[in-house]
Amino acid sequence: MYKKIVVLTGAGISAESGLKTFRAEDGLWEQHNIEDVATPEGYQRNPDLVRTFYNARWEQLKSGQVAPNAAHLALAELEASEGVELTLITQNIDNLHEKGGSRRVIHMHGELAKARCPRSQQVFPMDQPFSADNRCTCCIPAEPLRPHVVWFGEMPLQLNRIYQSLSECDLFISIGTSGTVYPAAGFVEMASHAHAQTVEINLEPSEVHSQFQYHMQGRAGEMVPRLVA
Ligand code: BJW
Repeated sequence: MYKKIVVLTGAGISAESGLKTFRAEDGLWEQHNIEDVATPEGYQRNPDLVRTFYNARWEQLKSGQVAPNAAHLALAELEASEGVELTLITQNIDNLHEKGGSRRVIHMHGELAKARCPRSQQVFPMDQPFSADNRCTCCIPAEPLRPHVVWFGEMPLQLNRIYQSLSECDLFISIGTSGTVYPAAGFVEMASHAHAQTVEINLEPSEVHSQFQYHMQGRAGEMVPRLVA
């Protein structure tokens, strides 16, 4: 029986809910240049393009047509299990874990439904599309808000909490992530150092697949409920 479990999720867990992953053939990076929409420099160069990119994803999430799938629901059940301390870390900026019933989610790459003041770093809920008119209420003069997401070259969120949980866990499960983006891709190594058992659930072997002890190849919606049952 495992007591301290860390789960890392990536875009693949939301694929069966209808959200695109990044690196698939029909994924988000097929239609967009990473440097243009996922770097601070890209945002400085062309904020309208970046806003359009996030607004399209925000509208899809708000449309009511996107619902948590069996993998999200199974992780919420795991969190509620007696005797289990679950740390759920997601790289996803969608809110499907919360919608599926998870109560404590670490969004290490930010959240689509929030905006941030670039001066004070204060975070604001975002219930309308991003535009140049969205301004903070924390600064004088009010600053234009930016998406509350983590782009390449920026520091992911809540890393101290994440590293602490990895150093103490006895089971580490990675679900639906390609293992191409750091520091998340390095979490399996940290969990291994803590002598945790490590499991990868993915449609295909990830870039860091050889570092895992166990592999469950297939759809998250099928594999995650099977693992946590
Ligand atoms: C299914 C499925 C189904 C499909 N069932 N599976 C050289 C070496 C090491 C690091 C670096 C380096 N050069 C630069 C760096 C650092 C850089 C980095 O990693 N670059 C790499 C490209 C090499 N990292 C950063 O800059 C990060 N910050 C940083 O490092 O700060 C400094 C620091 C120093 C010391 C300690 C700590 C930090 C920031 C990274 C920010 C990433 N941001 C994005 C955008 C977020 C906002 C948004 O959503 O738009 O995050 S990029 C994008 O990639 C997004 C994702 O969260 C992230 C990971 O993608 P993910 O989730 O893995 O998706 P995919 O599409 O790649 O994979 C999906 C997987 O699912 C596939 O494998 C499918 O097979 C599978 N799948 N359907 C199960 N049904």
